[in-house]
Amino acid sequence: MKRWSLLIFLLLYFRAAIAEDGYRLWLRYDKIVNSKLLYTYLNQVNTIYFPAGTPVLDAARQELLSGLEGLLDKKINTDNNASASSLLIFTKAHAPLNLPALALKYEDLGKEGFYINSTKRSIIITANTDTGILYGVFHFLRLLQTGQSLEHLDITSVPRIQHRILNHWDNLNRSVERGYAGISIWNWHTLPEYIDQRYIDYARANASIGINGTVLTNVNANALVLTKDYLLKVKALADVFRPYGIKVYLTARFSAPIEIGKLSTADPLNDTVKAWWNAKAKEIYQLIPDFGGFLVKANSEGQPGPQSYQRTHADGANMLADAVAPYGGIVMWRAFVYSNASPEDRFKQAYNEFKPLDGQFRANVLLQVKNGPIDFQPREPVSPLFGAMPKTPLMMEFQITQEYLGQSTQLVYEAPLFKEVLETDTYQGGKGATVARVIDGDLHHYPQTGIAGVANIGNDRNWTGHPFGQANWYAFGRLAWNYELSAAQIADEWIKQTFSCDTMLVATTQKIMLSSYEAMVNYMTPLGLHHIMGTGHHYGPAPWITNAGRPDWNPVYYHRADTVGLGFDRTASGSNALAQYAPGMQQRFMDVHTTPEAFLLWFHHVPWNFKMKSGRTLWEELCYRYNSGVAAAKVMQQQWNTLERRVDKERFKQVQMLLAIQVKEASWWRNACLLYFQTFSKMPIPRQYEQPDHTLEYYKGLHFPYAPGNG
Ligand code: BDP
Repeated sequence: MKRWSLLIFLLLYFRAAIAEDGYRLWLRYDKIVNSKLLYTYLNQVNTIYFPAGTPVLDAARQELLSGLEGLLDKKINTDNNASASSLLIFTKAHAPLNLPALALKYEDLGKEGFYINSTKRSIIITANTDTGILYGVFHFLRLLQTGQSLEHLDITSVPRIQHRILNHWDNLNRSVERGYAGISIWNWHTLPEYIDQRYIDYARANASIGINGTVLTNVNANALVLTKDYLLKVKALADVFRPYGIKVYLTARFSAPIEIGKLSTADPLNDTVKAWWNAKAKEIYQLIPDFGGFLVKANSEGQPGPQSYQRTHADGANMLADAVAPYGGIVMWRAFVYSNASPEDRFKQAYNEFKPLDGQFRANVLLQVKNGPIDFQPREPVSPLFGAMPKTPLMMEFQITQEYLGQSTQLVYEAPLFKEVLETDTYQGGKGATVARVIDGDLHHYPQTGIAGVANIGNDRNWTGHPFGQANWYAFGRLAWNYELSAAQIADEWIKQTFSCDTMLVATTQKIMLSSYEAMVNYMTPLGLHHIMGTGHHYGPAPWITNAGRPDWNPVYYHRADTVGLGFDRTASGSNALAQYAPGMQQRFMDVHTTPEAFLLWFHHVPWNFKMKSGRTLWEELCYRYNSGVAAAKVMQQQWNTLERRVDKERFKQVQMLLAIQVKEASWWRNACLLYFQTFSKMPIPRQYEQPDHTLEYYKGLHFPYAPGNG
């Protein structure tokens, strides 16, 4: 007997210690350990009525069964008799007879929404469409995974935004631009025959958070993906994703007619060029009838575009839009452009370029705008384009991959950043015109709405390199579906599904996550500093750089430190970028005394002795912020250490080691930046703070020739 109990103990011990490698993401479906909860669920979820028979419904049914079997640790029975079942899943068209009237209007659910209802007798998941059912099933599983009561459910859930898309910056050679999680998950070499299980799990994960589109290729595009051989590979992926409600999109290289079509021009107004794209679209749609369309980076950072032919962005976008329109496709045209030649403040360039084109785009074109005017910096004011183009659907481009946010060595939870942007009032046409209301079409009644996130996914076993990178993928999807969810709520869900429902673990991990964004802003770019990272790889601080390829690639262009002070004057006395905003927004940033300090140096050149709200001078405040950022990173580290017994060994250790790197990198940012800015302020770093452990020359001398993600 004793021996047996020892064996059982050992088995349990090793089970707990078995590596959790992170592959299963938030879809772990391990048996619920809370016995009371398990008992309730077991009573509530018995026999299931779930007529399937279409690829989407089959996928949903399969997910539900395997999810429930894992969570409840029992075999689940299905029954064709609705009245014998306690869990009923059906589309409107297949509602079983004799069902009590449901308090829902199917019209309200649209094409993707779902409704979940529970009474004493049964739980119902219903929708207009198969895809709605798929989303409803995932939501139901989430309720179980996060330990929620199934009593009196009355949930109507409909996405606010139509196109919820991941952008992969993946190259055909499998390198990933700004990818920090291994190489591309698309193995082009073995496609189309070889279907990696990862493609299916990728689709499941996306469907579980409502993502319904994926751009497979880098915006710095390669025309080859549009050739027959590659299109067959793309088709294979599209076939895998379709049952999960996900459409594929490709980046279109504007010069493709020349490169693979052997034409002498790519002029969008040339008839032969138009015919080439029309034929290309036809070819694609013959293979992939639900192909989503194209994403285009044109005339930006060396990419070809219509301006090479003295045509406008609208000319270029419309030509492609016409090619895909007969098949219901869309074109996502990126607003991330800034001219090589123009001496204009880079902040202003996208607006100057696109605002005059409002109203000139076809109905199936969306303009994809990065959240800020520069480039995914730790904290940016919102792009002045939001709200400024009532006749052109603007879609959001967020960056999930942490190019400027600690890459994959740092735990930075991005939901607070996404929320801050979406909730910003643009004041266009008056108060309450939030960015969210711009992009969901509420404000200007856009016919199409969209949101994109630059993916952080690679072929690393845990998908995202840093185990907490998964939370950013998850948060993007959840907010794309419903931007009203709070960052805390999303973290709570994610932690419970990814780790466990242990109260202490959830509370502590949530604290870590929610403090991480502000901590990072403070130790990298406090008070509105921006673009002061290393050149090329963008890893680490380098505010001293003056020799990058062009003026507006240099950190000194952005921080403008001198003996007087710090920051970029974008008011009327400077570049006047402020004038691009609506009056309410201008008001916010106009006066150096009332500008929110988080954005101060974005808009003002502020004297070193300027009195901040805290009573400290600008210089002292800078020292304070950098130090509080480092201190916060250390707190995150201590908090994580308290969780040793509550997290599986493998992920505990991984995160622990990464947090040590994060603290090191935070101190490095602080030391390097303060030493450098000190050469202008000529003021000491107050004694109460930890003093830099090296000289400025030391920090300037650091080089990272093989830092990841740089092509
Ligand atoms: C920048 C990246 C660069 C991308 C570019 C883009 O450094 O690699 O190609 O954005 O969005 O942030 O096109």
